[in-house]
Amino acid sequence: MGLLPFSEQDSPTNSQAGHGPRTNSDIPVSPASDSPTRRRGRRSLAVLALLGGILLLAALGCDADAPQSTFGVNGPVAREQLLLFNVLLWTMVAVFVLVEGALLYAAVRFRRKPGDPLPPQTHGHTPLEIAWTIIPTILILGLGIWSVIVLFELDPAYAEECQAGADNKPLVVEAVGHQWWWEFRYEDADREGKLVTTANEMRVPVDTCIVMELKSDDVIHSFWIPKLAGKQDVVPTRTNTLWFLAEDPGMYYGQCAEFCGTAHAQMRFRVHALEEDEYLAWVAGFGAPNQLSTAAGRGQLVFLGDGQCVTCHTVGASDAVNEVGEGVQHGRMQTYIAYSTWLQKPAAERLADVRTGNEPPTAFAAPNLTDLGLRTTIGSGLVDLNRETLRQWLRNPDAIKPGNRMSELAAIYQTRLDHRADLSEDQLSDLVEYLLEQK
Ligand code: HEC
Ligand SMILES: [Cu+2]
Repeated sequence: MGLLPFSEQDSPTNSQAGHGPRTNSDIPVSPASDSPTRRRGRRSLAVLALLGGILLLAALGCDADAPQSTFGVNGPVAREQLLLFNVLLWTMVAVFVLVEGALLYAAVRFRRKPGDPLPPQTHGHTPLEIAWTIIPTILILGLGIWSVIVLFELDPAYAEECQAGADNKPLVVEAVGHQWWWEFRYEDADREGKLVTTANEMRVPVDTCIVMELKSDDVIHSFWIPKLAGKQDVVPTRTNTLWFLAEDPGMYYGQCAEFCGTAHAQMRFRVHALEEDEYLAWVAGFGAPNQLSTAAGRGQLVFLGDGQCVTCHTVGASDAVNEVGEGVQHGRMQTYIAYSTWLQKPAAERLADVRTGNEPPTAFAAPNLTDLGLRTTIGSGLVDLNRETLRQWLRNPDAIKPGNRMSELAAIYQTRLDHRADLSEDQLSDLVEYLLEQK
């Protein structure tokens, strides 16, 4: 109401019409301290403050140095996507300012004053009609086609092309989303056939096209490294792909970008872009036998024995391959999928299976810990890795990452009421030493 250009009294469509003539007693009497003008003033102040706040928040999001800012791009894929974003944004800003400006100008300049006669009525203006049909069509077609082209450029075929100048092929890394951590599997990490399986922190050489093959063993996740490439859904039973190239060495943050359950927000990961020789040194050292200290030696026994860690985790090997050419890690995942499918059968059928000994074996996918000592975080990027956090994690993972599957499934966390590990403090210390010596 407050925005109507004429006051209520001389409005021809006064809403009071039909209610009979207004009498003085109908008009609400407001105390002088809270006149409508003041109230309106306060309201516009509040609106202004709100708008200012939103703008400020939006502007903060544009800080290119923020860890997950899509404005601080690196490499051709992210750069192309940022360019597309900027052109789309500024074209739309220009259209908005032009259209909204013309509208405001017309509304103010030609607004009806009391006593004005009806202005001349125009019906259609052919050149104008043609102009405002053709210009948006061209804009939308152009931006639309370009968007689709950028979309197609995410296809790994473009990675082959981008790598064509260099003498090596793109590096293929399989990322498997698990509730709630990431597994990274390199079928050919050193281009001589070495298999490497790690978790939550992937290492890649700079200036090399990395093709990601994205899979999930449970629900839909989304793979996203904001500074290197746009996101891509990770869908069970199918393989999606994307590729990226990191130009500058350094650490890039990644994150699951599709709500996938309790600990979704804690499903982060890191990409370490290394110089080629550093990367190859990591691959060469992966799973190489190392001399354990005495404490670590004791820790190894806990790992294999009382801790039962080995029922889920692999250490010291990327992924031993069985007779049919599948890795242990991979096999566990298949078993896990089979088991969770079985759990969905009606209870009576499951009971029958159990009675006849036909229930599937249980097995759970878990992070490969072979290079844990080289990583910077645990809990899928949740906390920095050091003696203290690792010990806390082993004592009670749930205290760090509520909902995680290690607390939920590992036998040692099921025997005490407080869900702490059924291990002594000494055993925990030895385990910590053992794990930190995995480099
Ligand atoms: C039932 C399977 C299972 C058992 C048994 C198990 N874990 Fe885990 N572990 C997991 C899963 C699943 C995760 C990933 C949790 C997450 O981040 O959500 C994990 C995570 C970890 C991590 C953090 C890895 C990372 O990169 O973030 C460490 C370290 C670890 N486990 C050590 C152990 C040790 C030591 C034992 C034995 C005392 C053990 N686990 C027993 C399933 C298991
Ligand atoms: Cu997820």
